[in-house]
Amino acid sequence: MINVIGLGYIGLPTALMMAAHGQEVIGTDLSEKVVNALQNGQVSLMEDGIEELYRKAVAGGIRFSTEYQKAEVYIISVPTPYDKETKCVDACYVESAVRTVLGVCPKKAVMVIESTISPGTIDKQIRPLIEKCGFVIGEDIFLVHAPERIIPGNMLYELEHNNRTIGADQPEIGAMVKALYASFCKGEITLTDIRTAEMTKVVENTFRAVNIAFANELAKICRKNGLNVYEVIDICNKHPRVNILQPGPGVGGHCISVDPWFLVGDYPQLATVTAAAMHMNAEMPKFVLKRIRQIMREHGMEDIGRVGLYGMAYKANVDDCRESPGLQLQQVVNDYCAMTLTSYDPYVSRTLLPKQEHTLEAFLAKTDLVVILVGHDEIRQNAAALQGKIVLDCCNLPELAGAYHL
Ligand code: SAJ
Repeated sequence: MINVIGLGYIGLPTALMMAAHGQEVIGTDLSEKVVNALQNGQVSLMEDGIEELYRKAVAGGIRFSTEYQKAEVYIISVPTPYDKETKCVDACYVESAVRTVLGVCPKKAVMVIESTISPGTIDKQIRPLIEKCGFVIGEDIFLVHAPERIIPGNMLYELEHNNRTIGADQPEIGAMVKALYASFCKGEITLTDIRTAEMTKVVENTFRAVNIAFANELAKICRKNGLNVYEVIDICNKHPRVNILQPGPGVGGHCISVDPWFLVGDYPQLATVTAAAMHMNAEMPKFVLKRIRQIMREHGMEDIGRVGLYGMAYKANVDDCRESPGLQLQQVVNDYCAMTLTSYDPYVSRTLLPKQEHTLEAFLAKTDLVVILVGHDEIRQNAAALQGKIVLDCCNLPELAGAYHL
């Protein structure tokens, strides 16, 4: 039996996928609200196919509980925030989950940590914790690190088709866990050691962050030059070995804007390119404010009061607002002129900001300059609604012809 600990963005799809592919699974989450909702058939995760996968998992016998269970395999997928000061991973939730598993697990249980943690965290924090609880790693309990790569917005497809990495102390344990994931994963599953698996996960997200930072730097250079950065990138990417990503209003989410900081926090003297990239990305909201002020001046409007921010989520067609460029920009505007701008996001029903509107019409009625921070399908399908508005499109949406850009 598999006990999946943490039923969030990663744990829930993983638990459902395993149960839908013949594994006996109990999903555990400390939140009674989360567990009750799942027991009543309410799945809050907005991912294509999640309802059907839930039904298959229920048919496969999945159960949900707030209690940790006695199980042969534990999959720990709890949050790993980072300490904004030290830029180091905060493994407190992982440590707490490990401690609780040790209180219920049978001998020879396998503990698979899926949560993203900085390289060396298992060696430096988890192993000593387990040994302090009187367990011998490799005899009483087996440790595995299996980071995930699924991308919000296409999670279920990627859960089934992405290649995966399994880090284990013992090859035979790695092989057993590989077979478990192979019950649903059609991608290549690479076995390695735990520390390498920790490093690969953080490096993958760091590579993406650095690439995005270069695109953002290019946007600033092209703006200075009066060049179209999107045309420059498009032509460069016709080179067989060049693949520059897209500039944007900033980098959000709980991964690309967080994980690279683990390397900077752990290797401040070495991760200098990473640190510079993360600062470049973090500065983009200030660059957007500069563009807003330039455009308002061009239209003889100094006051930015009638500026509206479209998009509070961290990227298109998701409802996750963690570290989002929209929230970062609102903070930058507040620091600059102690003003809250009108905002709206079709995916965000809860009120996050004082002047947040809940319909596109109400939002546009209060806005002269619309800043497109996220390319939700809604605005792409309703570009006509922007007629007569000044538009700063930070997403280079093809439907918004004639808009200003970064
Ligand atoms: N962004 C840009 N320009 C781009 C691409 C993205 O500005 O060209 C911005 C997005 O708008 C967003 C942020 O970057 O604000 C991150 O979005 P994303 O789609 O790049 O990535 P995430 O955070 O949704 O998912 C990433 C993925 N990692 C990689 O692609 C290497 C995913 O595979 C990971 O599983 C996930 O992080 C994670 O959980 O670690």
